[in-house]
Amino acid sequence: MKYIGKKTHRLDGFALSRGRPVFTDDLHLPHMLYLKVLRSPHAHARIKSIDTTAAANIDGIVSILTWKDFPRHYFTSAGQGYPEPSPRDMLILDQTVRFVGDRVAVIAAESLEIAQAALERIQVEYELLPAILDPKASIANPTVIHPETGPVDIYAADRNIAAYFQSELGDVDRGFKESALILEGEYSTPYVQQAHLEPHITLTWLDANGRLVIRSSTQVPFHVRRIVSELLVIPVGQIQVIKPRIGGGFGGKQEILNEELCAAVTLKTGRPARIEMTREEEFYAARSRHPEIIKLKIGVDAEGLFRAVDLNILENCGAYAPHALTVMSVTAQKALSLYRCPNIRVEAQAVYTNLPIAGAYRGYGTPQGIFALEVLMDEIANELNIDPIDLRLRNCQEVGDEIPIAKVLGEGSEGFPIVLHSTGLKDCLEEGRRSVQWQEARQEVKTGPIRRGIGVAAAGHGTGIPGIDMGSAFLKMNEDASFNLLVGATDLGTGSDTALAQIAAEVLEVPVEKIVVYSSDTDFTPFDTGAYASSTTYISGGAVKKAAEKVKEQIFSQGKKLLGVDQAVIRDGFVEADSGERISYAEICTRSMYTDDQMQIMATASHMSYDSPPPFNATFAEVSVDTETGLVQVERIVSVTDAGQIINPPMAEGQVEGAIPQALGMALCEHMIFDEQGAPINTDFTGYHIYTAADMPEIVVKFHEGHEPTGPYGAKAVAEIPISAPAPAVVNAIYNACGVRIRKLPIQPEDILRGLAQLS
Ligand code: SMO
Repeated sequence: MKYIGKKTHRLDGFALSRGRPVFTDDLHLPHMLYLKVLRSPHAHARIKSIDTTAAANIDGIVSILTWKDFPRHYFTSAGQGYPEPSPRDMLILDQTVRFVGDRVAVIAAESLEIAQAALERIQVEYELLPAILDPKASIANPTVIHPETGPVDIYAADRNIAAYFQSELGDVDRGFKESALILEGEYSTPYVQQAHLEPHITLTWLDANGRLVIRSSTQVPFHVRRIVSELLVIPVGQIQVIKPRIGGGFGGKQEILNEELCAAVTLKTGRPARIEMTREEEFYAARSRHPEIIKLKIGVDAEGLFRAVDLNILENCGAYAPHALTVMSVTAQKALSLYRCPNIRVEAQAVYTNLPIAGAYRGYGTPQGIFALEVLMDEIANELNIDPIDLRLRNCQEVGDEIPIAKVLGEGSEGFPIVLHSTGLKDCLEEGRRSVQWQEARQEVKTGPIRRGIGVAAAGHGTGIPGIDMGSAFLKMNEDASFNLLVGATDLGTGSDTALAQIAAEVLEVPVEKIVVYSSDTDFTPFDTGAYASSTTYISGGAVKKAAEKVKEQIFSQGKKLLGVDQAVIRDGFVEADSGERISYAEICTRSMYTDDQMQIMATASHMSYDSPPPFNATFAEVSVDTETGLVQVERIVSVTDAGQIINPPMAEGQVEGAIPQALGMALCEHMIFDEQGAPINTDFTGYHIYTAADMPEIVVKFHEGHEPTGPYGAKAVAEIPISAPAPAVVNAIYNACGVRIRKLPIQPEDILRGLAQLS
């Protein structure tokens, strides 16, 4: 292949590296209003009265909206396919506030300073309600968080259960009876935040024809258009959503978070409006990863082969439930399909608490489940005295294996049977074993206060949501044999525009520079569900490949026609007859436009898939544990990924290099902390520490290059897979270093010291 698998300049690299005005906020509109949101200081309260008079009297205040200004129309902020599998449990503004940070009022002013000043002048009288801050308490003795009759699809509002499912395949009780060893544990993962560099920001205005324009930092422009249309009761055709360059999302922007508020102000005032979340607001008023408490029980035979797995998930979704059902469904799916097992059972419930709202975050439930599974795997290996890599190898899926749980747990409904067409997990484990010199490292003698250890964990993910994710592409040819590729796919900083250009270039046999990509704008680009579920290369790439094949066919037949031959080949940008006579792409296009046939060479295509091929990863962590202070230092991470055919090696490596610090953050330092009233404590990067360049261990990124037959040129996903295994690998390395077994993240020094004290 000429362009696939090759290093290519990023199409947006020129503009980004020169600081060109490409982001949402780089556009300044005349007479723009600045929005600020008044947020609840209470975790749970009813608004008895709001007096906006004093605020409204400030010079420069243009509009203040409260719950009284909006109809009671329930929706979900989750940017998912329609109908959304998330419960519709929120209002734009409500009379009840359910967490510290919940929206109370929105102020539109001539400047940010004026809006800020008005915040303090709004008089709100609250009737405090009991706050539930603990997910276990939420179901045990509930104060009902959503007692209203309006919400739709809450599983059991009276018990604060937002979503629920259970399932059993095979006979789990019998499986445990047949087991030689049964181990179980309870594992918990924290509230962590996506921490994308660019905050949520939206601009809205009315165009010359009075249509609503929304320019937003979003992963899901088409879902934004649909949901804003529904909420503000204006036709989809009257809305244009523009997604410019995006400074990261990681799932945090798979959400309709401010667009509807900003649009409401523009519709009311006729003026452009701007809303931007502060970094502080990002922590408690945007979205985060669902904390989960997972009980996992595994039964194995004497050889360590799985006989039965019983999984119980308690997911804390916070005050509202966007993605609540689907995230825990992914937790279950990925934890129950990494290894072969005839008997599996799962019960999962998502519960409301008066804490910030969780949502989509890279991995979408997988890191939680893989954490439990891969730590328990290590315990089983130790108990049976089998090498942890060998235990995994024995239980690995093979090509041709069916993944039965995928059929049972779909995206909120029954899914589709998945059969593995490619798996490189064994190769990833073997490659990593060689690379880290596993045997020697494992057996290193541990003495002194600093103990070194090494651990391994594996993970699997998916590639798009089968039967649901859909992408489309429009490709047209220009006289100089360049091509405009218009896609609804949403490059949010990942480089997906470049990957899609490579796919088109490969089909058309033209250099990547000849492909001019535009993404995305609901007026100009065809529909795409958006950038999530690691779907873009596979799903949108599938659409691009089809559209490019159609265009190539047109070029070919036009070329033959212009040459007056029936037989020809495409070679080096020419259509060439057997005689050697040839005509260039450029001439074919030019003559087709101006003199012969008068037609535009162009094509469109849509693509979806009932397959969702799992990519795989094996991560090896080398740590040192200071047994006097309890501090854990990650020395080195070796990450080996099977993502099928890699389209663009540096960009794929970048995905892994970006996932590892996020994973190590969840493992060792990141967690949102709340006081006894449910108020967030650490809402900046001092109190909430993410991995920085200074914290980073040495990273070794490797790919096992396979070929996924259902993917474009053999590709499957790479975006989310590398984030799941590092945390359990670190936990397992700590055990190898000092014998302390961690089951709760993040790992804190006192956990290590307590563990060491119990050992001695
Ligand atoms: S967590 Mo991603 O937006 O699938």
